[in-house]
Amino acid sequence: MKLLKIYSTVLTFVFLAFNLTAQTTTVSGRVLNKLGVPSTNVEITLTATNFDQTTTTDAEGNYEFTEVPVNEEFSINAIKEDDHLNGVSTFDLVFLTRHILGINIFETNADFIAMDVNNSGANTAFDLVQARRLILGITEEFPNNTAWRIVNSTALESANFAQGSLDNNLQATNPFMTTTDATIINFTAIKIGDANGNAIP
Ligand SMILES: [Ca+2]
Ligand SMILES: [Ca+2]
Repeated sequence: MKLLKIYSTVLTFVFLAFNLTAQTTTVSGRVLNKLGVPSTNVEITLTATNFDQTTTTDAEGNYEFTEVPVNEEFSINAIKEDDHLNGVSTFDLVFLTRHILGINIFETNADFIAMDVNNSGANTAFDLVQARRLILGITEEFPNNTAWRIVNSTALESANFAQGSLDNNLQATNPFMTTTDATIINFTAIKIGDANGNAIP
């Protein structure tokens, strides 16, 4: 009987130790475009030294990683593959032209990023040229940019592109530490070359 009790105690300790090392948490969030519409099929990758998982956003723009180890340093990145022409028309070029001429300056960071077509850190006539070449079918993709830029929503809000360069750190949460509390990281999906936000998100 005594032996059984010792055996049971040992088992309990083993169980507790296992629980301590296997403590996990959740990392989740949502991806919306600048108009607040959910962005689907965004690839979200969560990486740490011994953890590397990718998931995609659902129809509501949500993603979730479960069983993520706690107290570890993680990086999270988001990308979305798409037709570069999605949402890009001469209408958008009008917006960009008016911005460059100072007639109607962009008001949001998302607009500055969307219309920095050549990813140079500024909105200039070179962006007009590259967007026009895409619309005319001379190129199929933006040479120096991705179809979408999926940026951390908090970093996007706090950055001030209007007063300077676009070289702000849009991955401001990286790296971050997981804790026993669930982590929520939201992203904003910005379609490059689409000033009026009519790209299918
Ligand atoms: Ca540019
Ligand atoms: Ca557009």
